[in-house]
Amino acid sequence: MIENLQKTFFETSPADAALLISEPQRKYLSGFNSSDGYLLITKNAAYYLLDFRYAEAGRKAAAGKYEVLPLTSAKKDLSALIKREGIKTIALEYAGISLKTAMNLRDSFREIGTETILDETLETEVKKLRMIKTPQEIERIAKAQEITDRAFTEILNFIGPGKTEREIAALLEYQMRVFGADGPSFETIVVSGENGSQCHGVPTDRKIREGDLVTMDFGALYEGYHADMTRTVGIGSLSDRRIAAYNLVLEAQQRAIAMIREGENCFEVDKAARDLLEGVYPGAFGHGLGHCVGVEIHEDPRFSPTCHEALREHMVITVEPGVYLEGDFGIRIEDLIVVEKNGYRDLTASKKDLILL
Ligand SMILES: [Mn+2]
Repeated sequence: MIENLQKTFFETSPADAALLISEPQRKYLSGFNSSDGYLLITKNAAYYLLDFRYAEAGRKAAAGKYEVLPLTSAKKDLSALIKREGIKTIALEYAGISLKTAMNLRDSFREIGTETILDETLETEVKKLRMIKTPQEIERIAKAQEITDRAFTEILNFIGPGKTEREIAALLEYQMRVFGADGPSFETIVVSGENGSQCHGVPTDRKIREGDLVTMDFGALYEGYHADMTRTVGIGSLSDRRIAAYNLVLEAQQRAIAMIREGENCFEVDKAARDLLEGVYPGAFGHGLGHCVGVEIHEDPRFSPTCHEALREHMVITVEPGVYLEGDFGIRIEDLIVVEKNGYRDLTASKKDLILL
């Protein structure tokens, strides 16, 4: 990924070097994750400044992609490197860092006669690369999703009347770990009954009851890559109204997924699902239809009423329509999809016909 940035960024930028600081950008470009660090990339070299906690692991993961340098004081170490490399102009990533960090670095670079470019160009260039996943990235996301699907299969044996949302969430996360996840992709959502209308609700001590719908939104993190899925299951026998709502959400999802292929507009895919749901439950689907995933759980482009980007081969994006009726119930179904030239590949294996437990 470092090579790709070297090819694209320096073609148009007046900078001699690019400095990446935020975790996802460093993780994406270097393939190595650390809570702290500075990745400095020039036209033909890359240096990863890592402190004692990460230096050993960083060297092991380098595989010739970058050289690890010790980090004790960001200001001093970066300035020394910039001087040594004769860097006159440096582009600084700034969306994911604090204003204080940006200003301090700019001031210290100025002291050694190096100019700092603080604009969106570097950010945009990395994000552009991140949109299209490499075969290796897709493999990792697929593996993350496989772990997630396995945890879902297991949890079906556990869910039932009397179990709490909190217990279900804890067990899902435990199972993902056991099946090979490095952790959960995000805070696991388990909402049941009337809590289900809170699409990003936090699991509570509410006990599952007969007639409930239970929505679980969760994913495994695997080698730095995220999975994301949602399933809603029913407990015992459900009212006809809830069954009809479930089937409508499923139809909306299937309609949207069927449209996915390179060149299709994100807005149109969102609209296909949204129109169907709005027709029956006006105002009950209040979020975007989907988002890309990668080293971050929410990446661009999105399936939303405001995103007019065209899909491109090897984007990986969720499709997650829902219906949320306050004080009543909620339903969401989410799959993780790889965009292909003439269609798509659904990475989510778990079935979607209504499951009654
Ligand atoms: Mn999602």
